Amino acid sequence: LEHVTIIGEDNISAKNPWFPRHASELDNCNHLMTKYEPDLDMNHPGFSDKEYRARRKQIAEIAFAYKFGEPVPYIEYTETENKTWNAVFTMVCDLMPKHACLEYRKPFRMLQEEGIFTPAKVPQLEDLSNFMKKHTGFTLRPAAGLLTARDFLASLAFRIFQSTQYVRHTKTPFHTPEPDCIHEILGHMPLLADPSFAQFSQEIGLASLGASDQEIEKLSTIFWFTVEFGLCKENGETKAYGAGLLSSYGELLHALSDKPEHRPFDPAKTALQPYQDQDYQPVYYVAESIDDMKDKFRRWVLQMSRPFEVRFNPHTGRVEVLDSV
Ligand code: TIH
Ligand code: FE2
Repeated sequence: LEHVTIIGEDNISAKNPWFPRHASELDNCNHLMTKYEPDLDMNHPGFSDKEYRARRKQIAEIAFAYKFGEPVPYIEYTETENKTWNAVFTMVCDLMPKHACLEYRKPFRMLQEEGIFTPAKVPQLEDLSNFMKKHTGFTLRPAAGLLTARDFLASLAFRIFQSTQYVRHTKTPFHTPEPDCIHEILGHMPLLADPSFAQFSQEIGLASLGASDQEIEKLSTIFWFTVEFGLCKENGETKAYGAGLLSSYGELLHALSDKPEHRPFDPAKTALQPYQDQDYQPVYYVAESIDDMKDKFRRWVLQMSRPFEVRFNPHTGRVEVLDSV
């Protein structure tokens, strides 16, 4: 990178596609996938529950109205929602000491000590955002539902995590096919407060900016088998670091049993593994450690074909695009 020019934003082309250059532009990066809307999906546990659907709509509207820089709006969770949280939280507290990796257990304890994680109430996203900000600079913005992979990954480039704020239906506390705030809070947030994991999360986000559709597919597959459903070794034992495992005690026990297949994490292969989000995974990828997973990912990313490089400037909060050809 001896002679690089920074490509400006006024010159959008195939070589220079549009993507957010600053976190404020994430206000345009919240396109939703519609497959799990309780209004549209007959199999959704909330499909025939009018009250649940109205609640979902109310919370979605808060996300649609949200603008960069605002605090995440406070939600007064109902008794039912707090009970659902309590059921999942209690299970996670039981299983986490034995089955979660250290990078999860440590921030989890701190969240308990700070009174953000309590059995009684769904934590507020704003409190979690402030907690993560202190440790890794990650912050949250509310999302109305499952986002497209491109929009979701783009936000990670700015150390911003787009988080749902509604709670899963009370009929299915231990596994849901769509993300909800219990999944985000218990699955993702402890790890986003770990410096090494936060760095990896930002790097996968940076790799996605301006990537082709095929590359986005590969990156989101890697995301799926690491951030969502990853396993790793720790002192000779297999532990979970994937958020989809840590928020679903049903799947956590399945993943660590001898029923599914365990394969070593290898980004070139993992990126091509088909996956589904309807049910438990049949295959999990096991990393030697989170740091080793991050190193392998870094090496793999170098073969991506973008005709430019990106780097995040922490002083300005902007992504700079470098002409690397
Ligand atoms: N299955 C997870 C849970 O029940 O908590 C939620 C999701 C993880 C990944 C996609 S949806
Ligand atoms: Fe997730």
